[in-house]
Amino acid sequence: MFTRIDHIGIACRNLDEAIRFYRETYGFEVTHEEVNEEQGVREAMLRINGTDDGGASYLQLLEPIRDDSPVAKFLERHGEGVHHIAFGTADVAEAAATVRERGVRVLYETPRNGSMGSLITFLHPKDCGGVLTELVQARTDGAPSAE
Ligand code: CMX
Ligand code: CO
Repeated sequence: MFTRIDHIGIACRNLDEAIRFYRETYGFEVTHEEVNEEQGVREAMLRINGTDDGGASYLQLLEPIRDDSPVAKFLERHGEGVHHIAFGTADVAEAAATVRERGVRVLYETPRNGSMGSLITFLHPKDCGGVLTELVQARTDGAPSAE
């Protein structure tokens, strides 16, 4: 069902400072930056390695753009740090349906738009041992977006 770690999402208060830390400390470079209004974040993807399903694994640095967004709420309660993990799959709707059948709450009825044209959904952290878990179907040419 899942074929890679797609990314690890890290909540930060200042995206530019976080990018600088990862660049100056580890030499990681930003592959992609975008604002996702629906998710309430400004984000940077740092590609770490390719994966044997033809995809890749990233760090996703997340700065909130609204006080009522999930990342803003997380920063207020927990401070900066790891916010979620994300598994890659060839079919996010199918993977979500399978996980839902196994008793885990899936947060979206239908997948939404994620980084770099991907389709995403989330699993409730309370059903996953305290780990907010995202499912990601990476964009391939011609892939439909959720809108
Ligand atoms: N990891 C683990 N636990 C988390 C969590 C996280 N990231 N965020 C919240 N929780 C826990 C809280 O600690 C809290 O637990 P307690 O009641 O035991 O204290 C509980 O969940 C409820 O917390 P809350 O602050 O009231 O948060 P909400 O219920 O309002 O929202 C959630 C939680 C998961 C539904 C919400 O964060 C959500 O919809 N997340 C999915 C979307 C998202 O995170 N988008 C940003 C990333 C975008 C991207 O990756 O592209
Ligand atoms: Co993510």
